[in-house]
Amino acid sequence: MEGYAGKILRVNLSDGRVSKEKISEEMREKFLGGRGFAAKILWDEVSGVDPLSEENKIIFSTGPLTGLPLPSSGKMVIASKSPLTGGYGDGNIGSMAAVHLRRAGYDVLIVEGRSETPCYIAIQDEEVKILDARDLWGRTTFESQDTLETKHGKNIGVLAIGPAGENMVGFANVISQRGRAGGRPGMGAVMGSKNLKAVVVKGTGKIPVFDEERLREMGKEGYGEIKGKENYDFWIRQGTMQVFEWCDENSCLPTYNFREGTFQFSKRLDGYALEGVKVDRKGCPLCNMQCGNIIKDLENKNTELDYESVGMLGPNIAMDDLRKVGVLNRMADEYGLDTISLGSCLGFLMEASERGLIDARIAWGDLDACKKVIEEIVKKKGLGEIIFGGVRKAAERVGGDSRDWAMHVKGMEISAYDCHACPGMALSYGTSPIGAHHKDAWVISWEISTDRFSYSREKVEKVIELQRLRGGLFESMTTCRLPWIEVNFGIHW
Ligand code: PTT
Ligand code: SF4
Repeated sequence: MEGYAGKILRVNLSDGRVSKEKISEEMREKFLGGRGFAAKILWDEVSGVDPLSEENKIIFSTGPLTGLPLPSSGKMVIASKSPLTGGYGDGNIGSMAAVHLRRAGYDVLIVEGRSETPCYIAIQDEEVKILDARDLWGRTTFESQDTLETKHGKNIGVLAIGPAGENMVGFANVISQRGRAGGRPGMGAVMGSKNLKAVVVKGTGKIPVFDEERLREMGKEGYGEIKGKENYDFWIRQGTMQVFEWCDENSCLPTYNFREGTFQFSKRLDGYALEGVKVDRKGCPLCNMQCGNIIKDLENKNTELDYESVGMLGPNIAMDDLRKVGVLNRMADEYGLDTISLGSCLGFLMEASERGLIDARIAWGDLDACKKVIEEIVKKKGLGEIIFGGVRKAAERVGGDSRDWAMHVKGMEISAYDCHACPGMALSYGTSPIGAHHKDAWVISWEISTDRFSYSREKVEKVIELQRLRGGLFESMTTCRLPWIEVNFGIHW
């Protein structure tokens, strides 16, 4: 079957073995790629293991369109047994590593075992090496990207963890290209547990396709159509931040640890406020509707702000200035911490402090206190010792009634949509395969525009339909789903 590079690359860090396997026809037909491949491999090969043990495996999995000259095709899935939830976990990340992996001849990379000392995997086409990363250990994801580019050249793909992943913080993720982030359910911690600092990929081959000329034509048409969409210009201005104002107006903006749904200072944080401080835009490879909003934070550093990150590091902790949100966002990217869980953890600590359940004082909207807590989370010291495993575990330690306002499902912190008055969205969080992530069924916009408060069968069916499209189709193809709802494309099948 064309469209696939055709091989799985397997690297065992315990004994240094590298092997290459063919992907069977059956696997491609039944599981497509991305999440489909990853779930199948984990199902077959990993059971009953501690997520941070040598026996767990981490899968870097692309889809059949990854790396082709088509819109939205620069993404991949990173999956493993999650240290945050104890179940299946994955994240979707836009990265040149996805494109290069396919050009190097692989659809999937499986990493197993554990290296005795810090290492990174360097793949260049057929050549695969496990290299020393002792000089990178302790470095931020930005520094690691810089160092690896100096060593291997700029034309590479890098997936790196920061100190949070090294120290196995429950919500450590993986960062690429100084701002693309993926793997909310602790995929960075799994890499850290394997002493794997980074994966570097360079591929120079061609991805086999059935009709290359037609593919190029289709790609050209697709890019053109995106640019012609009515919402394109607005999307380019605000990206995912276009939803902020809507959330505030509809009372689903996470505010004061999800106690409220609107924020009195929302105008200082919304998409229009963002336009006032935006200095650049970046995003995933092969995309012509790049949505990464770059601003200068309060410390004059560049940082990329997307809606979820602003929602959780803004109103959820009562931070009322985008440039302050930027400081926390930048720290999360450098250390490799998921911004959604981080915002929820900070909100949890603020509420615990207010209720007198912890000795430390951490006030709503206190930037310096948040910076200190982030340092502590990464080192698992002070308040970090309580919160590094996420809010579910923190509530067990803090006690009182904190379980009632520890905002998670299955141990994963809730994304930036308050669902107190949106039962369909609550159902979608509750039934997502990885915990409370909006990606599998973002039913909330449909719900609010139809029959918001009902508990109808139609709503349940809508959640299931979305789970199949978003969690099933998009995550297995690994293509970006944002052209669909956000820029208004239909799905025809
Ligand atoms: C995703 C989650 C999101 S979803 C955001 S903002 W969003 C947060 N971004 C973070 C960040 O940045 N830095 C950081 N340290 N942590 C972060 N954690 C949060 O991670 C992202 C875009 C976005 S921006 C969204 S909605 C869409 N998500 C897609 C998806 O899930 N699947 C898919 N097929 N297409 C998607 N397109 C969009 O991608 P996780 P990215 Mg991400 C700085 O991975 O674990 O699912 O968490 O990938 O390349 O950064 O693109 O308003
Ligand atoms: Fe990446 Fe944004 Fe483009 Fe999607 S729209 S591919 S998330 S840059």
